[in-house]
Amino acid sequence: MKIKLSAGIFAALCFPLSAISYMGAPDTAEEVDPIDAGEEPVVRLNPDDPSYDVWKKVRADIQEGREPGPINVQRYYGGTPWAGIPTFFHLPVALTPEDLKAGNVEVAIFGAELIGDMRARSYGPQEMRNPHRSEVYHNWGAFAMPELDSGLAALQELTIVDYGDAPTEPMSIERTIPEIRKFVASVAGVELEDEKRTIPIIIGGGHALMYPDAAGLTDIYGKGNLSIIHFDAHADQAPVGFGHFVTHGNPVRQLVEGGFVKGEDIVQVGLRGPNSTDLSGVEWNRSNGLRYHMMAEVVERGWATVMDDILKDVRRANKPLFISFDVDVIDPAFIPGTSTPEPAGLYMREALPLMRRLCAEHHVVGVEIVELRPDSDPGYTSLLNAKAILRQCLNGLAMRKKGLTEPNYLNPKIIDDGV
Ligand SMILES: [Mn+2]
Repeated sequence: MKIKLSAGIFAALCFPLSAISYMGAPDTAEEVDPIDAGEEPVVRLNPDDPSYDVWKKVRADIQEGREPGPINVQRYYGGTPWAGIPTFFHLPVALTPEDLKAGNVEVAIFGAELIGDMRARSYGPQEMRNPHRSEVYHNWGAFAMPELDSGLAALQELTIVDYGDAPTEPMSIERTIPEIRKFVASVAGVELEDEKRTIPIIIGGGHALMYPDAAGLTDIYGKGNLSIIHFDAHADQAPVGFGHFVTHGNPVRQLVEGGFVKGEDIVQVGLRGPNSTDLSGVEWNRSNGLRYHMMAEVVERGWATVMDDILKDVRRANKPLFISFDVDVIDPAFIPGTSTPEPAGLYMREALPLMRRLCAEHHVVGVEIVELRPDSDPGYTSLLNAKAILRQCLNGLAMRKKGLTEPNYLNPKIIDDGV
């Protein structure tokens, strides 16, 4: 067996994307072809393996012996964070689209532990359910308090469930992507009262999710009829990915070039650092009409001004909105637990009001919070802040339901007016 690290792969690991095309001579025939005569040049899958499809095979008895609707798995009306069965914020569970429909469920939160795109499993979804290390967000029942800025207790204003996890094949991104897309569409396709639909909130998992998450939404809302606000340190439109069309470095390119979302309907926030993109990537952004607000602009013009422009950009698109939130947009001082941390990012006090305003002032139809990697953070801040982002999003959605959609609404009682 002849195995050699090809010059191409070595170059990709060691040099920025812009340098790859300049790297060295082509591989020799011996280096690129480790296949002996008579062997097949591909490694096949074995569909007869009994575990081949178990990760996506839904239990036959999932609805048996019970009426459709959310299932409250807690015994008591409320309690402390560290008691009870850990679902997202101790919320009831739903398992099927019939459950969502029967319960008129407005928000379905689910995990998607997509691995394989240069990223190991991280327990992001399970740790978001776990009150350990961030218990302040897990009070429930009588202990759950309203958010100060809206005056609303979002978990009580909205019907929200823990929808379990999307199916993910632990060794293949290619086998997983179509299943995620179908899963997202099956949630967003649930029609509720008042012509609304269930809002899927996907907890990742790597950012390769953005492609099937957004594509699944366009299956319901229409190709070209979705806008995206993309929070990220990185532009995620890399032209290469070791031959994979879907990685955590290129979902934006896949969505635009695949015709799912128009470039002019995408707004990027927080780009920075040498690994974000190069000038050819910036040119790609410009020629495809994307709006972007890099950290350099935030420093130059100030957050309040830039935030106004971001919200204007989203309003201009005026289409159902998908929020793609890569936690590495936040400064790694606050969220170190992520795959590709990049210094000098957004502060939480900048991200939270924008998240609240997007969800209150715009027609949000889906949200993803991705690249969370609690296992690479020995402290508690990554989970605390990721949960704060999610809670602020729910807060905004509750405000929208209550009609509190005027720009930058704040509960008047929290402003000191001298009385
Ligand atoms: Mn990303």
